[in-house]
Amino acid sequence: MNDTTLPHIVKGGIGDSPKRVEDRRFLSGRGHYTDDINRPGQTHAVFKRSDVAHGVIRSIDTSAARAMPGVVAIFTGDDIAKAGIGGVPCGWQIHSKDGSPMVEPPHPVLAQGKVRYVGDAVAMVIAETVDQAKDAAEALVIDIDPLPAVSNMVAATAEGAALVHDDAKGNVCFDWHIGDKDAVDAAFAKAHKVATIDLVNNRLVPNPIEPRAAIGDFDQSTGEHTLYTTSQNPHVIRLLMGAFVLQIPEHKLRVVAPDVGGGFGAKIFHYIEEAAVTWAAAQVNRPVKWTCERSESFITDAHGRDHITHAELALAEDGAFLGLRVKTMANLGAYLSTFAPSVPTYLSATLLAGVYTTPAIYSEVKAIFTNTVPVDAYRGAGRPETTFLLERLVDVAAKTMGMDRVAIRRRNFIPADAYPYQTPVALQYDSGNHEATLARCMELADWSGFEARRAESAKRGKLRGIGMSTYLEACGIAPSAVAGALGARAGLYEVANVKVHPTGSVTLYTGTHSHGQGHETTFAQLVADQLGVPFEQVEIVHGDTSKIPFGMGTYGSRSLAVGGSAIVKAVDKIIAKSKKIAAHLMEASVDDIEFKDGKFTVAGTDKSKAFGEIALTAYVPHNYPHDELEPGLDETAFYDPKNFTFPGGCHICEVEVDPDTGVVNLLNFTAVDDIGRVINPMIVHGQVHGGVAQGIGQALLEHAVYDETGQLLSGSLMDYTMPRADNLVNIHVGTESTMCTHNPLGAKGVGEVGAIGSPPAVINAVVDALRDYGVTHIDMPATPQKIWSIINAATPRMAAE
Ligand code: MCN
Repeated sequence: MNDTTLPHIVKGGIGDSPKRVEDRRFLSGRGHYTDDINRPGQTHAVFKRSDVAHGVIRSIDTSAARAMPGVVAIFTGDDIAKAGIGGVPCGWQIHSKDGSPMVEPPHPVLAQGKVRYVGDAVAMVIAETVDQAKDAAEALVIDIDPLPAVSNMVAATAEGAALVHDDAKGNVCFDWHIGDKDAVDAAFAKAHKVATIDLVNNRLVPNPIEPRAAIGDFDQSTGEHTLYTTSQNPHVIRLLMGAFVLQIPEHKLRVVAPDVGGGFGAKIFHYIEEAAVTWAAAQVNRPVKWTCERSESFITDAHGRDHITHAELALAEDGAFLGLRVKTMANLGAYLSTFAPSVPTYLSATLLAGVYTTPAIYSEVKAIFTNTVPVDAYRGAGRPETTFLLERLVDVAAKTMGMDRVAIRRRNFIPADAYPYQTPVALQYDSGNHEATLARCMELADWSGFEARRAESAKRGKLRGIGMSTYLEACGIAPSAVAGALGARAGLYEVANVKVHPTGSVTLYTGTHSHGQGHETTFAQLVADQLGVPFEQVEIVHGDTSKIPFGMGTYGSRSLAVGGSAIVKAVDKIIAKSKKIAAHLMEASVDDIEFKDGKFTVAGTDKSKAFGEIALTAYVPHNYPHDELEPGLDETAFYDPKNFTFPGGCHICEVEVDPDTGVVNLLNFTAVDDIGRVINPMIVHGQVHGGVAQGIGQALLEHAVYDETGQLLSGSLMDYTMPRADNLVNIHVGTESTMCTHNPLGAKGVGEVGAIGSPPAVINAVVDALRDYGVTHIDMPATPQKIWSIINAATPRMAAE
């Protein structure tokens, strides 16, 4: 893959690209993942899962299974109910238009009375080995009376449809809206033309490389529970599981998320298996370990996307956007996953302005239960859905108006000098320069040379297309008070504890969790840069509630903007205290102490003390301002941001379609993203590459398909097409920075931009390639079969014209 702006690899502070510290252990096979942990006396759990999508549990006969070799215990929903264990809670509450709260059915740890999707856990079998647990699970005699199932939103909302939960009438969880309906109606009344689109945002299966795993451990002598788990946010799991499910007070519950092999959102949520193994470990008084198998993860990890949307854009004669009306149905699956309600609402509809000055916007969202795996945040979470809708609609609007796709975007961009910009859908963007990212991306992608390349392709009988998306997203969700008012049942601050050791090396304890993003490198850069200590002397600790202060974890591209800002604040405290120590040692006023490049200097003199000397003095306080200061150099800071950060950018994709086969060949992908100040360009480029690869996967390959009975047809890597190296292309990455105006780093998030900006760029390119076939839209994934059918259905019409 090609990087256009990648600097030399050098070690150091902000803006440099030292090699990733964590890769030493990952590349040498020394990563330590949950499944690598083995506790003394450990047992193994296997979950027996429903193979029907909907049904009444008549009976579960465990007697034969209990007699199988090695079986330690078997638990069912009845045991869970008898133990008074609660269901796994939802972390976000939405209210419907009429003010009523969303329907929030219980989500029991093991199914009680009914099963609601293929994969619903019916029983947990614990045995000495995994194989023994599997054999015993097979020996369970489970009698389930199948009920009619609803496996998609159309079926679920049809008249007389089976109900997933009796209290969710019409299978509706909530019916929400945002924006000014009257203003939008007025805009449409004066529209010159209206562009419309109907689209499906395809359902995805996250598939991180490491499957989920969990180990419950219980120390009878202390009454302490430990959960080792593949989580992106151990403290959130401790809070949800301890307080809501198992009623274990925090000081008796430790949650450890060691190395985690990718999450992409799917490991944010509190899953039933975590509660089951933690509880069961105390019942059998031995550690209980569960590791998910790949096919099991297809039917248990929360899926992503799955929206159906109708949208209309009112246009003035000069192409100005006057009003936007959007109606979405969002599939929630069978139960409310931890953050599911926030995805189609506050993480999605609040971004409907995109990069445009659309003055009136109104959106309605109906969230629907179906007999499928729960659906929740997946890389981008709501923002890819909105970006896909907007950027496809803008291309359709260009066609409707007979305007150039670039010109219509430029006509409607929020100008750089209009920032801060208040959108009609709640958010206030702080900074951006869409013209700059567009111009740079067009230049890197050689947009102007495209028609010549298209003509050359045509000579070879190929259809060449180019597409762009100019996107904006919101990440680092904040402030806590606003998130709370919008329904979040958690705070969204972050915390950092900076411990300076007596010789001046540093350990940073962060509340975020790195599972591929390289925090052990970038956070060390931040600290090294601020304190002027060598990068190698900073160590990052995360992922263990017994070590780190209460933090909120990693998702929503928040770790640098929110967690990094907490680090800056904590280091500021270290510097402030160090200045006082330095002033004392050099018999100067603290106001005269300057700190630069790791040295404290008395202004205007050559008197100075190195950072290491100050650290040593803090811990060996012989000559020390005891009246004023406590010994030690150890500071904690919490940072609650004032606003989200708003990365934006332009992605351009060029493709060639083979009209005989419908195969799309990617030729070029260019991404220019505005993510504010960049800490580590190499890691940023890697993040964009990964996100774009996932976006290309969504656009061309991936689709979780259910049949009408609720069976997942694409339930393995044989049927579900993940992008592989030969599906990808050189990804050219550039950055254009406008600083975030409200955090101390000026940094915006980068972790999701690739997955947000790329899908519409790919589909716009494919639609452009088929421009002679009268195609206005192709739903993702744009498979060869779909494209071949379009070409073959359209050719006779063209011939007749
Ligand atoms: N960074 C930087 N300069 C910036 C912004 C970020 O140098 N202006 C660096 C950060 O310091 C960090 C990395 O880039 O090392 C990503 O930072 P950030 O945008 O803050 O995102 P998070 O660290 O919070 O990661 C979350 C984000 C999300 S939401 C998903 S989903 C995702 C992603 O990161 N999942 C990933 N990237 C992933 N990468 C891997 N390998 N695996 C996943 O599961």
